[in-house]
Amino acid sequence: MKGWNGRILRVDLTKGMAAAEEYSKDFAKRFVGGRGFAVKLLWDELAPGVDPLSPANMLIFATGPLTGHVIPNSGKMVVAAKSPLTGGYGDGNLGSWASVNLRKAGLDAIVVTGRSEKPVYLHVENDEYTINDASDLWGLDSFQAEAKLKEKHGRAAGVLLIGPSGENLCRVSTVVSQEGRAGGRPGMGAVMGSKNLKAVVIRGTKALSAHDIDELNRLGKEGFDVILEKQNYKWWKRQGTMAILEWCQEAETLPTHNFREGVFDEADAINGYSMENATVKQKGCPNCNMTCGNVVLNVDGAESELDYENVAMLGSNIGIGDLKQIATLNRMCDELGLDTIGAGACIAFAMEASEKGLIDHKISWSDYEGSKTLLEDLAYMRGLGATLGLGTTAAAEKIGGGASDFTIQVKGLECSAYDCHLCPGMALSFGTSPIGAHHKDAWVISWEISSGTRTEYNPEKADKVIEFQRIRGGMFESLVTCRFPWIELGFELDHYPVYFKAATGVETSLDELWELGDRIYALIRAFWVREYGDAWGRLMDYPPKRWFDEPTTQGSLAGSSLDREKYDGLLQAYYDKRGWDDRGIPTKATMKKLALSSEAAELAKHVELR
Ligand code: PTT
Ligand code: SF4
Repeated sequence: MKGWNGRILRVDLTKGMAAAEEYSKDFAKRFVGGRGFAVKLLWDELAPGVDPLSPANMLIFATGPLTGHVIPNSGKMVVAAKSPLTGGYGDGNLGSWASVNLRKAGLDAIVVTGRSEKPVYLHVENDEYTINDASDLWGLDSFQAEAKLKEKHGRAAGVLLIGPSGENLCRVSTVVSQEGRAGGRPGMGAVMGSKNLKAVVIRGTKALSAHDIDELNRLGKEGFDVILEKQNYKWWKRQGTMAILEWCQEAETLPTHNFREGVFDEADAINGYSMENATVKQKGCPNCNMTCGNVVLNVDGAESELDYENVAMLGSNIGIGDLKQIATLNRMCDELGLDTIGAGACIAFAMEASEKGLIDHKISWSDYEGSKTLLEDLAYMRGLGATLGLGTTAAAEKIGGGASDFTIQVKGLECSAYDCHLCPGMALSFGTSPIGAHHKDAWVISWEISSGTRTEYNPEKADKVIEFQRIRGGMFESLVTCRFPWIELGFELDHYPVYFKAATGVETSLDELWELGDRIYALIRAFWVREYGDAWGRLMDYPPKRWFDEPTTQGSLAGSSLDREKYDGLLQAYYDKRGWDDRGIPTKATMKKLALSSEAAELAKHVELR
């Protein structure tokens, strides 16, 4: 099995055991890596109905056959588990030296189960696996803890860890790395905390195996050169993802005041141009010459790595128009291990609940000091933070008084930063994303707006969502590499089957990679349906109520809202194209076509398959 290491490290924290085990060729062939591995492992081994914060849940770190090789942007990994925020499949993708080290330690994935009695960290040093005491790290923020671990294990080690928010089981916690990389929005940090696992430290020094390593290295070098030549490269290096902010303001999709509006009066002060003037350095993931982490100084003069999502959710969406203040909130999230999107959504929700008199806690729009306090409270699950830290959906249920009407989420995961009052295609993308409302799988909004069809609900939008889900959610999440070379610079997709062949020796085509994406999507959907049983229904694939019922009031598009009936038609078109029935469940025939017959038989035990 050249290209794959063929080994998964199994860690049982209850028993204090860690051992590598081999996996089959069939597993590699059918599920390739990353998200494909994660969902198959969760499907096969996690009993339905398990409490996501119980020892039985599986925390999975998974790379793919391209991860770690010296080819464009290959320093990524998937972190996955059953989500404590949504109750369904959850994952995220982060860049870290841990990805490269994991592969060089001769592993492709780590699966952690159980719960240690006291705080520990896992240390992987090539073929040696130890579970070490982490009492002195517990309670430290992620920057402090990572520094201590690197002091002990060397700067070359890769570290994945949680901050206090993961320790306190706050559901909007991620896994973090390298002071600014974060992954696993659907509460993967809380799953790690529930296991009393503060960190995973990985050092691998072996040579990576490949079918033809010389050819792969040659192709990789060529690929890095192609990237440097791309027309958009210089612009990308100036603003990275922050250029989206000025574009969103222009297109009136910049989430403002808890997604009531799509325009923000102070957008100019927090956009990519303002950031350019303030940037002090750039950082990024391993094996990347696009380094998109733009670092600015916050109110206290400390470094903070900005991305569009962070700035929109901790800026316009809560009414803050000061880049330094946003940088402070952003750095706090990184230190505490909070997801910036989820945390921004929780603050916005609290501001609106306070405005409506539904909670005693006083916090108004653009309240910077109040936002800082609330972030701390979220991470430590105290005061209002103890309620908000369950996620806005559960918090709204507790608060009552119609608070559910202004949760901006799908399936319990808070929406990333695109207001869709007038973007039905992007709303469908949020609705059908496999982890809840995340833009990562199908960022169709720029296509939808530039094609001049934003008022339309035509079935081509369902095609576009599926096309992007195959590429982004299937191929990139399984190979596993960063998708930015393709989506941001137009680095050609044809490179990937060629890399795959050189890495594994397996001939594949883009069409076959799309089929892989469809298989992964069907199995993730099966996972959700098995968990939800009779409670599952097509309403689970609906975007937030606000976008239907409360039109925008500002900007040139004031009065915009989604149409429920037309959205439902678009959703049906999506189901038809995917071969899913009108409940959004893959049919028997679809499962068979995707080589998922045994999985279909298991699903049929829980729900009628048509
Ligand atoms: C991702 C989500 C995003 S999406 C952002 S900004 W983005 C937020 N970043 C956070 C952060 O930072 N700190 C923090 N405490 N919380 C954060 N939450 C938010 O998390 C990220 C880049 C980005 S920046 C994006 S789009 C791309 N995502 C990729 C992906 O999903 N797959 C893939 N194959 N390649 C990708 N490349 C890009 O990676 P989640 P990172 Mg992230 C400060 O994890 O859970 O998917 O949520 O990993 O290493 O930070 O790189 O405008
Ligand atoms: Fe990481 Fe950004 Fe490079 Fe992608 S483009 S690999 S997210 S630094």
